[in-house]
Amino acid sequence: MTIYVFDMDGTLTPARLPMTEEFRIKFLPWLKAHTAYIATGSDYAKVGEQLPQDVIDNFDGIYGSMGNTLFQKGKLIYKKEIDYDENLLNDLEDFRKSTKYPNRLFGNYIEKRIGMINFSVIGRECTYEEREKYTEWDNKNCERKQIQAILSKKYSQYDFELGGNISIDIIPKGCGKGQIAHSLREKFPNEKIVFMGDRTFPGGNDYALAHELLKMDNTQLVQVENPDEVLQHLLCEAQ
Ligand code: M1P
Repeated sequence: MTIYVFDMDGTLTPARLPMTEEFRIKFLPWLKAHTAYIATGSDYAKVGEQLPQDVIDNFDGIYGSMGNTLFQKGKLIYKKEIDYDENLLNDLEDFRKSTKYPNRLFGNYIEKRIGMINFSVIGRECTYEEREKYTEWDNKNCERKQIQAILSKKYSQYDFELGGNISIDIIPKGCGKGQIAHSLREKFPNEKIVFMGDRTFPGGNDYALAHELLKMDNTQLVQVENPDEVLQHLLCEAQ
């Protein structure tokens, strides 16, 4: 048996958008016939916003918040909570106040998730259009990279990852996606594990999981650029 593991944003769905119906129609029959897990930085509520219920129901497990939660068939199997560091939270408030981003800011800029914090200067409540505007501005002005560098120096006990396009994932060391590799190997000591993600390279938010898996025997990494490539890979493999 092979165990498949998928990142969500940029892999099963476009970033922060629902799975397309075209994708669902082709993916669901494949999913029903295989053992598969999700490994995402997003929390379970966002998985529910982005994936249709029949797709969620047919996954064997959903690791959320970087593997700090595991849901199976809608049931919470475990969660690993953290204490949120007040000094760090104050620094995040300061970065939000002092940003040079010239456009409108939105709410939910410090999102406390189980086991991690997601910080977004523009705020997670921005529209898709505003998200694109900030992404373009940040690509030119490197605000997130600068914040990442400052905070990494000051708080060595955390990893600061630029997982998506508008935010920074802040994770206590050892509580990142890499832990999912160990959880799966414990459940499946001998099976082949195949992981598909769109950011498996150093600096990407799939890297820790890819890196831990590749240290193990009988694992395979598939770097994809988008959901279409996932389908191509799975359907070609099935032929
Ligand atoms: O799954 C990738 C990332 O997706 C979102 O990032 P952003 O909103 O910055 O594009 C976040 O959910 C982030 O935590 C996650 O790593």
